[in-house]
Amino acid sequence: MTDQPPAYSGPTRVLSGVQPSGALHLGNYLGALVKFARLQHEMDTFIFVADMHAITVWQDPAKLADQTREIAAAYLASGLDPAKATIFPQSAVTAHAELAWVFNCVARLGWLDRMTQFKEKSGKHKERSSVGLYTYPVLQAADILAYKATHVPVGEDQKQHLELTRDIAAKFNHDFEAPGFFPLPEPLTQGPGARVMSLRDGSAKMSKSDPSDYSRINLTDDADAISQKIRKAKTDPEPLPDNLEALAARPEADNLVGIYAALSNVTKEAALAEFAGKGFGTFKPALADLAVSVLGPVGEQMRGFLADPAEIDRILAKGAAKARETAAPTLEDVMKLVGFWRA
Ligand code: AQP
Repeated sequence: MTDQPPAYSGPTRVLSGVQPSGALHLGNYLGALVKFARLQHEMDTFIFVADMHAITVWQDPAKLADQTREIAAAYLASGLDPAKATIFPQSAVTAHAELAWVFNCVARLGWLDRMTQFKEKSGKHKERSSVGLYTYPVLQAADILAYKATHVPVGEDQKQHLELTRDIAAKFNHDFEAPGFFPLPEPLTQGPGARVMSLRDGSAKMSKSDPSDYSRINLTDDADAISQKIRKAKTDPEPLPDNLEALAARPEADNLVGIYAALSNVTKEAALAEFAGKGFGTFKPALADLAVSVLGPVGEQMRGFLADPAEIDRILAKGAAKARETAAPTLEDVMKLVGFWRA
């Protein structure tokens, strides 16, 4: 006998999103976009543009809609197919905000106080941060659970937020006596691109908000910019080792080998086997050629999609309609479980 509540028994579904808060970089591409395109062939897939998350820090209203189209273009250029995956803007589906409110009342302050991303993003000016930045992971739980998604492809930086989603789902199921109502979603973080680090500092993650453009490779960088950034990436004078243990002690080298492995779809061991004993004078040009050959066509396709914004809008509107339809019955059930008035 076990006292575990019954597990969720509904269908599997993938959900994830990216914020339209700046140019996408290699970390977003390897940690998220590539996985989305792969998973659409395996499960029912919902991918949104996280514009409600983006406004947790200031966004220029005159630019936000275009930034949303840019993320949609990046999705399409990375291989997401609107005939397979549902692609939509978060703010076009009110269920996210409605469910987030209920979850704000389920999540505990102590849980949110532990979120390291809030601490990093609010920095020294916590009291001047938006309340939205603080409750961001609660909205994230609503994004996922409005669709009863079971699998969430994200970079490793998002693992803690996924844990919070699981805690919220379990507490909701318990408090409202609805065992198995929400799934406890699994993060899909595996793979060599799960944590791409800054090209200037192997201990900081590659990020849109890093003030140095040399810290990241943007999806829209041309071949010259990509090569130059890799040439200038911080390294050390030693040749590459022949084992992962020795590599792990050298964060910048480890990062570049990880990027090489992820872009060529091999393991880090295999990448090391190719370059062990060789210096960065040999490795960096090989990495630059590889990065240009993979990212060049992505940037080109993005520009192609962006040349037809009306088509992007059609895809987003169609996706939003499907997303609304999918989330509606779950929201209705939540309203009833909570005990809200219904005519
Ligand atoms: N460096 C990274 N390595 C691997 N995956 C990453 N992701 C972000 N950075 C890396 C993954 O990309 C997805 C979308 O991220 P987001 O835009 O929604 O938010 P973020 O994690 O805040 O991205 P940034 O680039 O770091 O933005 P800023 O600088 O604004 O904080 C997520 O799946 C994330 O894991």
